[in-house]
Amino acid sequence: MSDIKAALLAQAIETPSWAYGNSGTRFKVFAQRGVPRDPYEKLADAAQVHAFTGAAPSVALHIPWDKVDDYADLAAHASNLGVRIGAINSNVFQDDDYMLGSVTSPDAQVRRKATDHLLECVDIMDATGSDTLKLWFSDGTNYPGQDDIRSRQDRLAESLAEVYDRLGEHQRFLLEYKLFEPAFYTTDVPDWGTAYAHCVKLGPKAQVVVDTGHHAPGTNIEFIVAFLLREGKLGGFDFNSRFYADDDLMAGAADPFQLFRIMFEVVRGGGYTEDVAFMLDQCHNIEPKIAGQIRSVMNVQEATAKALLVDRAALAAAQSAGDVLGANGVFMDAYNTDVRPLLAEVRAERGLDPDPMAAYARSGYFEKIAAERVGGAQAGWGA
Ligand code: LRH
Ligand code: MN
Repeated sequence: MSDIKAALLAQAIETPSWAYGNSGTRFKVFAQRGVPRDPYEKLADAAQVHAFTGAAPSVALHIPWDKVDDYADLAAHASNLGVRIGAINSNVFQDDDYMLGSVTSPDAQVRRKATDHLLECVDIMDATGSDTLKLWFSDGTNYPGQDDIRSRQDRLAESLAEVYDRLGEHQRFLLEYKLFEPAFYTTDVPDWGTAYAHCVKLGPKAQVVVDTGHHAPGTNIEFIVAFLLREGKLGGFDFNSRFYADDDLMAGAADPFQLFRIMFEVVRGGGYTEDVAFMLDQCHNIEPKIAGQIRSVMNVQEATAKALLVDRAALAAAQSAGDVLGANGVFMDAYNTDVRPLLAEVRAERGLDPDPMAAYARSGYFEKIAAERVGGAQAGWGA
């Protein structure tokens, strides 16, 4: 059990700065009390998640949502709070110029502008000490014939190659795919295969990120994880959950069994290392945001603990014996194990309250920020 505890103690889950800001759908973005007004306050909230879980030591930034005058100062602020800056997320999906695409746009000037933004994000990595650039492109088309599918891939490859060449020695980028939305006919990076093919052509600093909300319903995501790990091309996860589309709900909330199956392939495939980034990418549209992040980190921890508890020897024996029910039984035994006492022990061993949600509620932090953060513009998905 000590090795499982050690593995859980080492787990690091990155929280997204934008989860602490207001978010919603095209129908409504509900403003909540106490929401941060700037990246400094977002980091303060993220530090609370780490303080109560001990498992969220880094925070992903999104540019320009987290644009500041002095990124080194922001990184120092994070360090003073006990966290560090994680992945830098580019944003080429909110500028009017990108209506027909960003790096894939038919307009060369627009492509130049988009690629320059990606290069600026590498500068921000240099300034904050981040080693990871996360690239998601909303690029796509809405109607057949709107643009040439092949030419758009050529344009994408050209931009990615320029960014790849700009990366420093210890830096990498993670290419994120998504089936659809905001484009509804073609999406230029729609699936893992497209992302994988581009990354293989580029080289070792280019890997694929699996956002668990970006697949067609019924997709076996753990197969994709197993395959990418085998190829050394799994760079990380954007964990969230969904009932229908890219709902961005709390990881493990909609389908905890799927999260367990995914984490098992991570453990089995040797992906439980710092090379695979465990990131959350969620929106707390109606629920309290900091508490929502704490709950999400705990959900990933629970799925991970169950995955680590799978009796690998018994599983392998049943699998090689063709014992279908035996093998499935071993797998389900782990999933049906209540790991909350184990995680409570792990938290207690690192001097934390075994119940982070209750401890955070007792801390009065939310009441404090709700009282303090009056006035100013609340952060959201706007620059
Ligand atoms: C796109 C996405 C991407 C982020 C955004 C916040 O749906 O998953 O990872 O840039 O959400
Ligand atoms: Mn994502």
